[in-house]
Amino acid sequence: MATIRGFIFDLDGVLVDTARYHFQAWQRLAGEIGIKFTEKENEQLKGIGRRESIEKILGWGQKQASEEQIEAWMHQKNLWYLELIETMDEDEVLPGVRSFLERAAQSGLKIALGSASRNAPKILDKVKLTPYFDAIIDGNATTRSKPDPQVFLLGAEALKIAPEKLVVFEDAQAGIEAALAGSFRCIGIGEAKNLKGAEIVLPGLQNTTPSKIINQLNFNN
Ligand code: B16
Ligand code: MG
Repeated sequence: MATIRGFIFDLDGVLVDTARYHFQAWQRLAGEIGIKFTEKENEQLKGIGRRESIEKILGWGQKQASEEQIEAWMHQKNLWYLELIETMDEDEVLPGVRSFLERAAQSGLKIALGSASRNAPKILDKVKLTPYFDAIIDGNATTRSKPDPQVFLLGAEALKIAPEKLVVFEDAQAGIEAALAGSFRCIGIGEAKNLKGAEIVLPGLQNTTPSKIINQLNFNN
């Protein structure tokens, strides 16, 4: 049984609730293009990159577009998203997150971020979580989106810890699949129906501690 030595956190939906801002920005864009976009479609965009997201939206609307037009839409969506996150502050850190990170660091666990978002460093700074991280891997460092395990494997490499000794915390099905594909241990954050394959599913990081999670993973093993 591999001893857990560190944690890799997804950002959106695990540490902060930026999903609602992504939703608003994509919905605005889809509206302009004339494509129906509801919470249901949005769920399928969680954890996946900007390009894959616009490609899915165009697919749902059965629309074709030039590369130039796709680039312009991605840029526009990001500008709206940046406007929405501009006023984010410490209060938008999800319940229990800060004390969980503090306890993890105090226990000597290594901590990395594994997010598809190219805006991740900016968001971590805004909510004042950057100092907790030993490594930050975001959408700027990857060439393949979740469910490919690349983002987490880069995190493992940066921490110099084998995947089997790292726990990934994820709120999206694509992220759980990425963690499993990379041989990481994994915890789902949210509802079990959206997190198939997660070893443990929790509603959030409130009411738990790093040692409780590690004990439970060891017990399941
Ligand atoms: P950006 P995560 C992901 O963040 C979001 O869940 C996903 O909805 C978004 O499209 C993706 O980041 C890219 O974000 O447009 O800011 O580069 O969940 O991997 O932290
Ligand atoms: Mg997420």
